[in-house]
Amino acid sequence: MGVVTKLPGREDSGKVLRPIAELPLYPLRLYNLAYYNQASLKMDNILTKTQRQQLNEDGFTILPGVLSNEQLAALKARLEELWLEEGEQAGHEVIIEPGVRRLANLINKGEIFQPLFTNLLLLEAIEIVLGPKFRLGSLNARAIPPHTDPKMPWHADTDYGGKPDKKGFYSLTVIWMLDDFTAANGGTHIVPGSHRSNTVPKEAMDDIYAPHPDELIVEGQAGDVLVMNGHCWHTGGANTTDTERRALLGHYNRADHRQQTNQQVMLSPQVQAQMNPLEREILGLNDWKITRIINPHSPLGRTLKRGLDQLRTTKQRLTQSQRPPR
Ligand SMILES: O=C(O)CCC(=O)C(=O)O
Repeated sequence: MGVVTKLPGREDSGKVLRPIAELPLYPLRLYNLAYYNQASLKMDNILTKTQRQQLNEDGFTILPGVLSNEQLAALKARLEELWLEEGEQAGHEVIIEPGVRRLANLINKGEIFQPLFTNLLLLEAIEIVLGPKFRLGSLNARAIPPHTDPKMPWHADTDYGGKPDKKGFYSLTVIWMLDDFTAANGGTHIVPGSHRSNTVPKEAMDDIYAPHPDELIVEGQAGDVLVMNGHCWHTGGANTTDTERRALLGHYNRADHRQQTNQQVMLSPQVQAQMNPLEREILGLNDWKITRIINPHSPLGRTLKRGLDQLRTTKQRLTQSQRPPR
């Protein structure tokens, strides 16, 4: 089970968070699962009360032992192959981070990555934060080499200014630990509860590179998964050990927000053809393409979307009225 470490001696830096009124939290509806009749959910596929509470109150939780040793070995082997193939370009689809090994667009780069993003326990956790309709925007890898401090700033994984909108939270990050995470090797730093602050580090902190007085470091074993509200303030730590700290990073967004990378464009037709209905839904492969290109929150995007929704409703009504009576 993952543990969380409180950093000592950080009492005098950063600013105190200003919590706002509770944001809407979604009831557990397991929409995606029920919709596709996927799951005969067993008790061990259900999050514990503590995990649900942690997600809502602290903004993150850990799912222990999600990946088997065989999966871990195979995933790490595939990442090494890709790092060799892609060389200095590795990560270019999203970000090339100096001093750190990155890869991006992994759903397109091996069937081995496919089962990860529809893990039932994970979907349940995501639905608690994002509600029933969400998308995987990207699956990437990040490895902090030994004795490296990437000096990542405090941030939230959100676009459009970073704050929750009228419907609440729209971003969620998943970190699959491929090596043990420790305070010494760069376990993720998080400010618990910061997803409810309605502000982002660059606005609220004097120095987004300085330690935060309330920060925790997430520790866990290889195979554990950190699920974090994307509005939660976090940063990557420094690796002071002799071995690399590798992880997969998944960015999920509420379906009415843009994906980090457009999966309809980034996934080859062959890869798209392999996806089952649940995977297609979560990758947004059935979505209206224009909303992926035009900002759906712009006046033009909203008008186009309204028009398309009306067309869709009319088409549904026509199809229903043409069905033969039973
Ligand atoms: O690698 C980590 O622990 C955190 C990475 C992160 O925050 C990011 O890539 O935005």
